[in-house]
Amino acid sequence: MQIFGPAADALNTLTPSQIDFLERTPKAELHAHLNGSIPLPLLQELAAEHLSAPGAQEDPAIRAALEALRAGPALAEIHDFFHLFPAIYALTSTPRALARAADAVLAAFLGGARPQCAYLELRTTPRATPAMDRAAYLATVLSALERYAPAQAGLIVSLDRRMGAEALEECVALACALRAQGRRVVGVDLCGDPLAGDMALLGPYLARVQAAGLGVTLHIAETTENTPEETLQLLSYGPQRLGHATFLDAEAIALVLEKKMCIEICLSSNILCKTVSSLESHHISQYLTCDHPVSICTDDILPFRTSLIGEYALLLAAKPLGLGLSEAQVARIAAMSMSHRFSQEL
Ligand code: 6MZ
Repeated sequence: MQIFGPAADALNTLTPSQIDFLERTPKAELHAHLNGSIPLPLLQELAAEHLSAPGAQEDPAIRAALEALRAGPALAEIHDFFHLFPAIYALTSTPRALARAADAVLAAFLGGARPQCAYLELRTTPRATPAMDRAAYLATVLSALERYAPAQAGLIVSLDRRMGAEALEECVALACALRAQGRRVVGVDLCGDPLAGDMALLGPYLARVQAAGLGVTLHIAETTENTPEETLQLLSYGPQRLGHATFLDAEAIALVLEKKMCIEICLSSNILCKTVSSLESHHISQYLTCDHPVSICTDDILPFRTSLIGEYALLLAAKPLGLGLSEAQVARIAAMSMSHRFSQEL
């Protein structure tokens, strides 16, 4: 998929030998959302099939979302981002379409002569549709993952912040049962609209997940509107990793440093969603200064038009298009991503 935006600009400044270095360095992609990572050509194909199915009606929302995705990110703020998903979901709502999407996402990260990464933890929210229940959703994605990359990929089950007790119960029970069966479920995530839901609900569910041996990663403090109380509550659940963690206050930072929680950093995503105003002011710098673990990730390669190599190019490229880090520093960051996989056996 063609990339453009900050990551492409950084990549364009690198020499062939620097690109070769980035491609050869073992890296783990630990924060990639399945429905945000579908290559555009496949999504266009799924849309054409969807709209030409017998009885299908022209759907302006799908057309508008596809056009927005084709044109590339133009988000006024992070809340605009979530409006893209209903149209994508309409196109991945059958087991067959979902399996094709999963295959294409796996190939985007792990396929080709020069794969983007050595290891992928792909995350997705189990969704019930008229054509499949949540168990069938997870079975479809897991089968694709186990078929495509038996030794290089694990699945993270995402809990959406909007989920109530019933949906949380179902997702957690499925994740734990699949883990007990030896399937490649490695962890649980919390994601979705950063202002939705009641985070007090989550505690007992995450405790069960942890008791089952699964890792926990939580999207946290993604916007200025997330309160310090909510952030502390999420940290009290003992996640090993945190998504974004953009607006942590001093108390939260102290806890994160003490517990050595790995921060999943998504540079292009943060810049394009305008939660961070520039690369130079990105919170990654404060963690690099104290050698705190971070993992460079893509978040959603479809709307953000990036790639994992592109995100690493943002580290290596000279300022102002990149952070101007040395190859030794970049190699150290890549090694951190490998050592913060939820499953080291894979
Ligand atoms: C929070 C995000 C996200 O799960 O259907 N998602 N949640 N912050 C983000 N960064 C800006 N990017 C994606 O993938 C799509 C879902 O992932 C979550 C949203 O809930 C979105 O609906 P799956 O495969």
